[in-house]
Amino acid sequence: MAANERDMTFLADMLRIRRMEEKCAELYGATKIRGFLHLYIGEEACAVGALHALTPDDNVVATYREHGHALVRGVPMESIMAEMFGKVTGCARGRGGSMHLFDAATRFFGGTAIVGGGLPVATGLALADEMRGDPRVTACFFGDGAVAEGAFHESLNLAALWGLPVLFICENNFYAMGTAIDRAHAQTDLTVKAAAYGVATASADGMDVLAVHEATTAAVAHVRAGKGPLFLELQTYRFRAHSMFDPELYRSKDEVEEWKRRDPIDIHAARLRERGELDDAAFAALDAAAEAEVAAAVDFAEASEWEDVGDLLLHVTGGRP
Ligand SMILES: Cc1ncc(C[n+]2csc(CCOP(=O)(O)OP(=O)(O)O)c2C)c(N)n1
Ligand SMILES: [Mg+2]
Repeated sequence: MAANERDMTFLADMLRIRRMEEKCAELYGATKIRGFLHLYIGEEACAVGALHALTPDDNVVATYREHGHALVRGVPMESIMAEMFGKVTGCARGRGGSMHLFDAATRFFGGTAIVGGGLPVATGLALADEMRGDPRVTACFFGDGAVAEGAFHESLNLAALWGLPVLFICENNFYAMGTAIDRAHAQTDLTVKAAAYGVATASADGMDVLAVHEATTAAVAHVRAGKGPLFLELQTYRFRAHSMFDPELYRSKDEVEEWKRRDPIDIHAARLRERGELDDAAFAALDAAAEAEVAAAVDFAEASEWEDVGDLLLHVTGGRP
């Protein structure tokens, strides 16, 4: 793909995530989406830049803030939206909801609600590939908060010890719920912790989709070449609250405004305008396409059925076959 075509795709994908999640926030207020909902708004460059550096045969594991990752990975927006509504046409039959998007067809292995819970899953997937001789990379996304969990340390240690093909991608947004990173980590340079296990490390500006893409491309090459796991830190920021129940008393409005000046969509769009590859009409067309995709996804979710009550024990241990 030519660089300009690729860069337009990056912009389109960031807009698709942004518009989808803005609609999710609205639908949450209307109680169409219930339970927990964690928005990724502000962090879109991470998923877009990183996932475009993988092949469709690679594995992806993410967190509960994973709507954007699922979408860029290729899970249809209709299936994501139906899952959020709890409808049977959702990617997890409506049983997972926002935090448990899952789609084996695109090798998107969740969506997990447990902080750090994806790291052992990713390490296990990579071990399976290694034992079978499958030349895949497993990309595992998680937050700065997960680095304080035992699962992080156990996973990095084993992945390094066994030389497993895992790319650990830490989306460092400097907060774990309401706890700022320097209130929870004695060592706030998270790459130092990964390096302690003998894992190669890199960092990139998570607000710049091209910087993310470049760093991830190099990281994937390292892992695919059999050089073992790599820890990639992407420094980013969430513009919205942690979840829908968060009064945000732990950070100042000024700080949030400061980061919003580095909106990943604006940064990338400005770059394309400077290069003469984007004008108002082209931007409006991309935005309109994203809005139309969202509207169709919501219509699909609304029109879909709930799972039949008689089927509720399907796939449950001890339930009907
Ligand atoms: C094992 C575990 N402990 C605590 C929680 C509650 N919890 C949910 S999200 C979260 C913060 C995680 O922060 P981070 O990993 O930085 O991800 P972010 O939300 O910033 O994307 C916590 C503590 C949980 N879900 N799982
Ligand atoms: Mg965080």
